[in-house]
Amino acid sequence: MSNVDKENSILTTINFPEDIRKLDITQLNTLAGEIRKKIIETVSKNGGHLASSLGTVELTLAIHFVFDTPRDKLIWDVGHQSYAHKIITGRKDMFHTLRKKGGISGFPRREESPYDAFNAGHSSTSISAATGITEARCLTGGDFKTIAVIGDGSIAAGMAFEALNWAGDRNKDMIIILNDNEMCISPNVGAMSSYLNRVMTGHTVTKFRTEAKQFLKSIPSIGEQMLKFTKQVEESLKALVIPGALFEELGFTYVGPLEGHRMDNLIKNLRNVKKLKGPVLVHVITKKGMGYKFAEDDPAKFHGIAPFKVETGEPIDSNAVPLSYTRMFGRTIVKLAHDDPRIVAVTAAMSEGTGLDEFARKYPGRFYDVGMAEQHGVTFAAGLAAGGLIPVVAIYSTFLQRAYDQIIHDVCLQNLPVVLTLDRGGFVGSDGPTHHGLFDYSYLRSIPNITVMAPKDENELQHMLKTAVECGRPASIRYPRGRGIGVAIDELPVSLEIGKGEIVVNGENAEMAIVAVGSTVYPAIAAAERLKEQGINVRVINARFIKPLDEKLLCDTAKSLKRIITVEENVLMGGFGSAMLELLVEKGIGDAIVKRLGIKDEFVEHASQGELRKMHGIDEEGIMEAAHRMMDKGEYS
Ligand SMILES: Cc1ncc(C[n+]2csc(CCOP(=O)(O)OP(=O)(O)O)c2C)c(N)n1
Repeated sequence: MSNVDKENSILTTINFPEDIRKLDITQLNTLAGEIRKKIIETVSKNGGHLASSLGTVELTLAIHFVFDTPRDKLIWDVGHQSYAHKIITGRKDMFHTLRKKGGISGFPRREESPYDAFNAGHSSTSISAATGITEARCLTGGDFKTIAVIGDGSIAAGMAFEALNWAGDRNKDMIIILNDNEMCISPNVGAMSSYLNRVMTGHTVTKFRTEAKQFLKSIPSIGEQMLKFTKQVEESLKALVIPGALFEELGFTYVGPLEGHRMDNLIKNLRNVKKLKGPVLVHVITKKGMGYKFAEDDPAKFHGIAPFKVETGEPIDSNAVPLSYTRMFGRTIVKLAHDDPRIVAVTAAMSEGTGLDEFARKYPGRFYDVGMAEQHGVTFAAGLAAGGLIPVVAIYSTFLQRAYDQIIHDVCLQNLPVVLTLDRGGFVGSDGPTHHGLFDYSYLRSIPNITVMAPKDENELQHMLKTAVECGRPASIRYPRGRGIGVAIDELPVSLEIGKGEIVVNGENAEMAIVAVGSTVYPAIAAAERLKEQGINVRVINARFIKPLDEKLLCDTAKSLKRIITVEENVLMGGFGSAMLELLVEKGIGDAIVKRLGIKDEFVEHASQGELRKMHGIDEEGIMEAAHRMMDKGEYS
């Protein structure tokens, strides 16, 4: 920003919401433009959720203008649209650190600011959280408003429906703002979305009707009679034409639809809403990506984006090789589906993110986007499997946590051939603790009937996918975010023997073994090569299967080498290393020394994947250090 710009800038004078409450509408609109510019500039460098945050700038300013935050509690759903909120709540000068190691989070964090009333990252929690805060207010005699802001994609998930059902019945003062941009990441799906669409269209009809009434009134006598008749018809159609009738029936006062980029309109309406009693639902129409042409034209691409060039909207790192795990998965499922018509695919609102977009184009009749509804998606897949199909359910590791009971109760208990593919397993990087996929080895391996796998590279991923669709029972494959290793890709996927690991470095006269799984296999190989140069011979095993374990290979190794390091990008508790320890104890191999490398019993903050792997000692260096400690000091004996 030049000095002249700085002098004229309103944003430079804004630090907290109290500053914006002094502005007039024109100044607020100018401020909205400046905030958009800052968001675009920062996200173009750091990556992040651009389109959703650009869509809520006016709404954010209007809420903070009208309500007395942080005394009034503002709860963002998912929280990916909260960048403007961060900028005007004391974090403007930190905003350049967005999603960087040690910097501010890309999601609301209570630890970060008193203006963040509730943490988020996963969707559809805001209404439940708001009802809880509201009940607490009533019990403790508090005097403040609760406002939840939720998107039209997120409101369609089970949790949000459960909360609406509850809140409407409790009848306490609370406000839900439905931010409707007709988009999830891709265009929204489901009957709720169609309903909201009809509400919007209905709004246009209502406007037209008012104008028509005025016209009829102006025609003497005939006009009056026609108006009476119109009124009767209208009564019978009320449920159809009153916008938001569904919410009214659930016990909410419905306000809207409001134009979400008209500051004056938003402020006027929110002021009225503030005075209303009981639960209120304010329906606001916004445009995803508003104010940045490339994001408006392709909001899905700019939903969550890596660093890009502001002038062209193109990614900065356009280097297409090596192939990402996501792409490899997408390609392979298309290949396998060509040969087996029973293969179908399920996504929970993330067809691009999971790599299923190509499948969706090729086999639209065999592709299901269930919306942001992981629980439904998994049980739906169990139903498909019970009906004779082989569903592949592609859900990020972190979001599959939502469907845990469904995996146990509907898939595994019935031993149905559902394939779960968990992208973003391990550290995801800048999205941080809400999004790291660090629990799945632990949460899956404890369930009977399921086979749990993790490939060492993108080539092995295709073989595991074939193994999974052919095994005839529940199976899961988890793989990391980002690019593969860059290995040669076999022409055809082949089935692997279930429960068989592989020795990837034999380590002649090995003195110890590193047993790695998934993303940690190549760092283990690299560590072994360097250890060899230093005179320490190490055998490296790619476990491939977290369950069932290759008992023979692992027990023989433990018996003969006696020193074992396990490495995994998962929490240690209940993970792969734990499985190894359990095995050795059960088989009475008590004299082997085992050191487990993985994530300790703590949540992990945001930073790049590389930084996090280093910090948690599961990169090449960390593995080498552990090996040295074991050899030199006999540590952990
Ligand atoms: C449980 C869960 N599933 C999936 C996601 C990934 N995700 C983040 S935002 C988003 C779309 C949200 O759509 P909407 O609520 O309409 O908000 P918008 O981005 O359109 O403003 C999705 C699928 C998530 N955060 N949580």
